[in-house]
Amino acid sequence: DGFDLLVINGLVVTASDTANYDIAIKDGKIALLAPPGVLGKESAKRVIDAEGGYVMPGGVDTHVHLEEPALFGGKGRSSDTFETGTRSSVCGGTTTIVAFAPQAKTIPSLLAVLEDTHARAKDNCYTDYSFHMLVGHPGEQALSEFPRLRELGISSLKIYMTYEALQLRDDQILDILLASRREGITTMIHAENGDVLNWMTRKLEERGLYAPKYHATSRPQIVETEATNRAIALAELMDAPILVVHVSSPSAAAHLRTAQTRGLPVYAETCPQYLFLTRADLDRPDFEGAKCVCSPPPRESAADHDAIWLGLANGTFTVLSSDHCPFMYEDREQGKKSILSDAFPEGRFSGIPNGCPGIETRLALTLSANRLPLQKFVEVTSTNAARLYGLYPTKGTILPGVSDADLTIWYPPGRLGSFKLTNSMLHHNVDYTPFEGVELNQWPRWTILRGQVVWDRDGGGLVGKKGYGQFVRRGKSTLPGPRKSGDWDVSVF
Ligand code: DUC
Ligand code: ZN
Ligand code: ZN
Ligand code: ZN
Repeated sequence: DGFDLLVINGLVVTASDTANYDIAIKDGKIALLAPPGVLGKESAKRVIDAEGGYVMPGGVDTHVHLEEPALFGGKGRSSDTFETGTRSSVCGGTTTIVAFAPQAKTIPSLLAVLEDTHARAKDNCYTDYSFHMLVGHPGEQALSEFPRLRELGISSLKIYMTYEALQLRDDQILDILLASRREGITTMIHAENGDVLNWMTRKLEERGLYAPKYHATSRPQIVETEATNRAIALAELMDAPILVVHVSSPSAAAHLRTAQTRGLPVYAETCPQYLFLTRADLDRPDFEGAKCVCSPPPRESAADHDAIWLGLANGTFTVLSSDHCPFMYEDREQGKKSILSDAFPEGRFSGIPNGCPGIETRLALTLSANRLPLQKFVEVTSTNAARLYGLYPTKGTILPGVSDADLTIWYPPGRLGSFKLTNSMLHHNVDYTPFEGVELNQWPRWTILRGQVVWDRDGGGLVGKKGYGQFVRRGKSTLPGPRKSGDWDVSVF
């Protein structure tokens, strides 16, 4: 019997190839790829004509915060739920997300946290999804649960070198790296030196410097670079694979590159904020700079952006994620405006929750900038994320008989002309985008998840259903792991 869907006349782009193929989909899977015209239109229930537009594996965004309590300074709670965040995601071409399951310092069990997070996501998602454990309390109980986490399909965790609610000491980081290595878990590290940036913040406040732009002053590149270097050293000591998240600094990138050249399983992530925003955006008038407060902060200049783009092109950065970490700007109780007061008429940067929304804009911003080869774009926004976090090749590619039929189909180049991004185009539960006004020339025309059209920009917009998204059990990373060699033997532990 026939196919469920044909996608014809597309320029199919994967991390490894670019060619004209028609794609046949059946039962939610990629069934086959054929030269244009070979598969008759009558062989399928539905036909989508891509008219020469790019057809890519669905976006995979492996750094997303949804429904989290206040952890990142200030009082802000994530304003996006699993429902609104994943809704926004499919409208921007991303079909799989990995969000965080956050363990506060007061909770001993990771399994309990995982169960709670499952309950929040279940029946609420428009995308397929998984979780990284966010480990705030690596005590005996949490460490003993790692094997069970792997059985439950969780193969990654994130830890922090800053934030009062989350910061770990180096010995705690070693505990995590050792246990992760044993179980085939990848450790994501937020690399900023919390003690140093707290000291800087105190000194700035003593001088009455409270405006949003001083957020960047409080954490210069060296704060990130020192922590990155320390993270690499600790990972080398334990021979454990790490991914340094949201890298913003060219100097941190250089340390990561050196580690990679030495053959260490050290991976790196960057985000659109470090390609499109600068420190000047923190100085927007009327406290609007608060919209761009994230950590690490946007850096100084176009030269910094150039270095990050280069790191994407040359492989220093394995993935380009959104770090979607949404907070309302106008919110009396918990938002950024709430910290404006008579005492702090310019606001107070240390009270602004750190993070920007970006789950829906990641792909269009990056593709429209036209600074990466197409295959590299697919690699860093989909394929490598799937590989690093154990989703490949179900996700992240278009392998007949194997991959889920998750596709992002773009407009034919030039079709949309040039237009400005505005928050009114977006589907998140956030009252701004830090990228307001950026010129775009692309947007996903169709997003397909397991064979179902979930976003049809010219035919109904969001057409996916809440709850169609499923939890995906993940395996081990398929990128190189521990070297099992080196100048000392970690197996003595
Ligand atoms: N780190 C994140 O990963 N997200 C938002 C805030 C932060 O510091
Ligand atoms: Zn305890
Ligand atoms: Zn972080
Ligand atoms: Zn984050």
